[in-house]
Amino acid sequence: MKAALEANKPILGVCRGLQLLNVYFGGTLYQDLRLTSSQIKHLQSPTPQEVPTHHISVEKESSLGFLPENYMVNSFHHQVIKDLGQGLQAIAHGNDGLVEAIENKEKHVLAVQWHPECTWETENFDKKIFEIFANGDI
Ligand SMILES: [Mn+2]
Repeated sequence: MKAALEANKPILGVCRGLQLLNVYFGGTLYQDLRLTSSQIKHLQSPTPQEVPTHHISVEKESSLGFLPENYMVNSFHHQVIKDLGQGLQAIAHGNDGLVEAIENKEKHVLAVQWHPECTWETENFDKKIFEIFANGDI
């Protein structure tokens, strides 16, 4: 992470990658969702991993602005962002108010709490997350 940032290379974080990035930038985590008041099921097992199960709302003026404002994602996490790291912006939230995506445009950092690598074959918007990364648009 340090080397990529120093080389000004883009970073796409997925799930734990989002959590690591947040901590790297000085943020904190709830180490378990039971420490929050969330009523959303963020561990969707036994629902298959390619099936989106909870809603998020997405900031239009962000790198994920191409997603529908009310989008559905899959969810396999029990930790979640508490305090946001310095210089990071929360750009998507669950209906429980918890952070589902972050970015730092200047540093070319984008991270999502869900797993687009499980859904890209059927969810074109999730596929586009990898496309903007591959095209250097992060
Ligand atoms: Mn989730």
